[in-house]
Formats: sequence, C-alpha cells, structure tokens
Amino acid sequence: MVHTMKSVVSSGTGLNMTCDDSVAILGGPPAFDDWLHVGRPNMPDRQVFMRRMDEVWDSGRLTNLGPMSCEFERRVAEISGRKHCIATCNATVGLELAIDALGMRGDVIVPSFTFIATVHALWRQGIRPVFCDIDPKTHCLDVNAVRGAITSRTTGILGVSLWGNTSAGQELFALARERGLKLLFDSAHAFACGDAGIPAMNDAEVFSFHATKCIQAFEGGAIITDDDDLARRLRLMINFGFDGEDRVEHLGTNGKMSEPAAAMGLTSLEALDRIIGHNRWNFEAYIDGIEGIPGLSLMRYNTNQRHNFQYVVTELDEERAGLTRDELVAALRLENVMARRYFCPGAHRMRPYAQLFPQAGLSLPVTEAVSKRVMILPTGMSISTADVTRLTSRIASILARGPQVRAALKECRDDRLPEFFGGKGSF
Ligand code: T4K
Repeated sequence: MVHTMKSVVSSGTGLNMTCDDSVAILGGPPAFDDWLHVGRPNMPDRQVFMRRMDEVWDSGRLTNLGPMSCEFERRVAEISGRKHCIATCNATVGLELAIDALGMRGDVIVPSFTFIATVHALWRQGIRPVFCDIDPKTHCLDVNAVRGAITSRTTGILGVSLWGNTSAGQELFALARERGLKLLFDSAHAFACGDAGIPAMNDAEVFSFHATKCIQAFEGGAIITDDDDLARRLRLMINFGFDGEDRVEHLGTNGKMSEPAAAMGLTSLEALDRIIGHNRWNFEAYIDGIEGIPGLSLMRYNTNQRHNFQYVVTELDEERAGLTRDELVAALRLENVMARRYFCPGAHRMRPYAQLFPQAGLSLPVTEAVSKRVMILPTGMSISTADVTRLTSRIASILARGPQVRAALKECRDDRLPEFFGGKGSF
C-alpha cells in the first residue's frame, strides 16, 4: 500500500518538511502492507543453489570437511586477502575457538556495545570480560579507553568491527603489540569490509554468515588468520581435535560447517557484488531521505575502503526529534517496519554481567548514551530504494507529529508493539 498524499507540516523545530498526510499510530494506513525487516536474508540464485544441493545429495557427503566447505574457505580467504580461513558452524563457536586457540585467559578487554555473543564467548571459557567504552563516531572500541583498562591480568583484546567499521584496527594492533596482548576481532558484520591487500592488523578475525548477514550460509562462520600454527590448531579444534582417522591431537569440539551450509555460502558469495551494490543504492536513498529530518542522523562509512553497507545505523536525538528512539521504533511497528534497537541495553546491563559487574556502567558513558539512541533500519535485497524513500518520508511524518504520536502510543494496545513497549512484538 502506497500512501501518496503529501503536505507541508511544521516539525515544531522551526523547519518545514514534506510529509505523508497521516501515520498509522494516528489512525492512518500503514506505510507497508508487508513487513520490512532488519536482517531479511539476502537470497542468492535459487537454481544455482539447488544444483549445488543436488551435488551434495548425489555425493552423499553431507558434512565433515567436504568439498563445498573447503571451496568456501578458499573463496573467503581470497576475498579477505588472508592466508587461512577455517569455516565454522557459526560465528559464536568460531569466537570461542579462536579465543581458546590464542591462549586468552584471565581478563580480556571487550566493548559492551555489541551483540551478546561476543561477551558470552569469553565468559563461557572462564575469561573475565573487562568492558571498555567506544568511540561515539564508529561505535567501536575507544583506543585510549582500552589503553587505560590494561592491567597485569589482561591477556588480550577482543575488538568488534561493529557495523563493518574496521577503522580502529591499526591503532589497536599497535597497542596490542606494544603490550604483548593477543588481538582478536569479532568481525561478524565485517565480511568484505576494510582493506584486503594489507597485512593482517590482528591475530585473527571471525566472520558470521548467519542468515541475517550480508553473505549467508543459513548458519555459518569463519576464522581468518595469517598465522600458520594458529590455523593448524584451529583446524584440529573444529573437528574434536582429530588428526587422522582415530588420532586425537588437541582438545576440540564440533565446530564444522556442513555441506548444505557451504552450498548456500558459495552461492551467496557469487552474489556478493550484487548484494553490496544493492545495499549501496539503498544507503544513498537513506542519505537523501534522512537529510533534513531534525534530530535523526545516519552513520556514514569511509568511502575509501570496502564496505558491505549491510547495516543502516541511525541515531535519534530526543531533544531535537521530539520523540525518544523507543517511541519512534514503536510507532514504526504500526507501519509494519521492524526497525531494531541493536544493541540495547549494552551487554554490561544483561545477565549474567549486570549482576557480576554492577559498577561497569560507570566507565561506559558513551556506551550508555549511544545504546539509547541507535536505531537500525532495514536494507538488503528485499528492500528497494522506493521502500527507503517511503520509509524515511514516514519517519519524517511521525517525528513532525511528536506530541500526538507520544499521546497515541500511551493509549495503544496493538500486539505489534515491541515487548519493551508493553506489546507482544507480533509480526
Ligand atoms: N558478534 C556480533 C557482533 C554479532 O552481531 C553476531 C550475530 C555474532 C557475533 C554471532 O554470530 P552467529 O553466531 O549468529 O553467526 C540476529 C542474528 O541471529 C545474529 O546472528 C546477529 N548477530 C544479530 C545482530 O541479529 P536477532 O535476535 O536480532 O535475530 P532475529 O531472529 O530477531 O532476526 C532478525 C530479523 O530478521 C527478524 O525481523 C526476522 C528476520 N529474519 C531472520 C531470520 C533468521 C528472516 O526474515 N529470516 C530468517 O531466517 O539476532
């Protein structure tokens, strides 16, 4: 459903904006009939995938380091410009294995502003996460804060290339080398981001190929590194430590990528340029649509480096916008738009960390502020630039009617409202 009537509405901030005539929370029709999601899978060529599945079926080789997963590893290493790639069943297991293989123990510095898997991967191995604050521009670790957090118990830094931002890598690498620390990157968001042609600025990096990522393998992950010995040990560790038919050389687990997952991953990789191109068009439509909306800003990416544009990261300044981020996310659910509050609250406010480290927030002022402002908007192959234009126009309309929207949200009992707003989050 396309709602086309336009009018000029005062935003209450002295600016006039062109807006749709009504918004769903005030009784108008929703902007979209079908849900728009953050993380709708980028589906590659169906027939090519089915052909690969026929191969898997006919060969009878379903898993255990088969030809598809080996080929997937080769392609990922090549695109990343790294010597070794070890494909895994998901990024979380990849992180746990890399943390262990790198010999991280004791305390490890990590951002709190991340998906909870980053921190769980440490804690589940008995490592104490030392939460460190982030740079407000990139949402990645603040290198000065990291420097100040290092103690004699620190054995490593687990950075996160959040939203595909890789800019802190070089400085963190220099710091890690200066202090004799291991440096691992959770690059779940950062496949095909940053410079591929330069030497690794870390000991290892872990990608996610989960269904919601730029490149997907249903579930999947990969560890990349230039370190031959680390790669050799990780190869043993993803396969219970087996080195041969019945010889176990290392402690290990089952971290392997299956052949159907690799078949999807390879087919998805073939669509990489198309997916990134599509995301980039959407991103540019977001730049145009968000410009001029008071209080809403869009994180821009370094155009001198590769980027996958898989995350559209906005921040809402409540004072200028007239609504809180949570109110805007809630109002968008009635438009059938599933904008997300990634990552709110910070990991230090989630269990078990909130109970274990109740004072952590005191040293995380940027994390505390940013996690209340960030809203991720939908992109990917299922979203068109026309959708983006309609969505940003609807956001402008919602914000232009701040006081009415706020009052209507207080009365609203719609099941689509998010749980954090008293709804059921149904879609
Ligand atoms: N480190 C970082 C920084 C991460 O962001 C992640 C994962 C990891 C580590 C761990 O990687 P993996 O072990 O997963 O490989 C989603 C993903 O499940 C998670 O992989 C991802 N980060 C995180 C940012 O997003 P949820 O809980 O938000 O997912 P969910 O179920 O709400 O799905 C998101 C939206 O996508 C929904 O609106 C529905 C849609 N969707 C989802 C799936 C799975 C579909 O349309 N189809 C689908 O198949 O965590």
